[in-house]
Amino acid sequence: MAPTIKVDKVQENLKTKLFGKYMFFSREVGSTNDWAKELAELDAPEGTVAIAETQTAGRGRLGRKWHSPKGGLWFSIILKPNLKPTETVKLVFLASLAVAETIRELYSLKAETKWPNDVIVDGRKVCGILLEMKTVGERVIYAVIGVGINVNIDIEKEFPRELWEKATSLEVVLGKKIVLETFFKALLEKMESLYQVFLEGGFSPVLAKWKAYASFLGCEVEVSSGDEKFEGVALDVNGGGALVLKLKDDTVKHVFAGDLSLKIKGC
Ligand code: BT5
Repeated sequence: MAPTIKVDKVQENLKTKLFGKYMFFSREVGSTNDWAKELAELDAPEGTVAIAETQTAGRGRLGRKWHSPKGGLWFSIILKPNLKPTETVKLVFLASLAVAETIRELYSLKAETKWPNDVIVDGRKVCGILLEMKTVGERVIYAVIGVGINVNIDIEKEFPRELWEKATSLEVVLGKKIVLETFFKALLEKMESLYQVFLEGGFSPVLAKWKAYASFLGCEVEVSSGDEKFEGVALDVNGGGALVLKLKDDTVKHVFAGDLSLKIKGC
């Protein structure tokens, strides 16, 4: 059977200098993030992409399982920014902004960014980002941005019941399948142009756009990390990528992204 995505079709007329110039495709891998890290260790250049039709061990943060059946876009890209680790984590915002904007531009859907690492459509998660990096002291040797997008996926058929209310796919919201190559090509172009903005103009322009797509600001939210939970109103995301939360007792708390989850309770 033909693969769900043809890399040569993605690379045809691809208007990028770095992103996707080298692309490795596999029908099935454990995790594209692990694969990209292996490629980075072999000195793969910046912009190299590892993409798979399915992942058998796709993962989210803290090793959580990431369902990666056929029809999704599961890929990782190697970057080598000349930035400190604390700056490099901001690439998560860049990636989720690129995904949200591409979905908006190509399919006129109201894709929204959700702190810290999600893109949502119709209040459900359509994409998650996993950033990993290799550092030596304050130097980033490479970063791997893993992006998982539910594209042509029948959620109720492919995902376990507990995700039916939480996850969605572009196929579900559009009511039809889309051409993966077209979407991926536009996304790589968008990611590269935002990466240039980030390197040349800093985080502010990226964050400003990201915030314009964030529907949870001003809403009551619950932030949890392991056993710890905070409830309050999400006031802002600051220039360091931290969530600014007004707690019930009116004190203001800054929560750094890390491995936290955010639940929107009401707006
Ligand atoms: C994430 O983690 O959202 C990051 C996901 C990154 C996946 C990409 S795919 C390419 C690359 N290779 C990898 O191995 N990973 C990256 P987190 O915020 O921890 O969310 C994980 C949670 O999302 C799970 O515990 C489930 O509740 C839910 N989930 C799992 N699979 C999902 C899916 N396909 N769509 C929506 N939600 C999902």
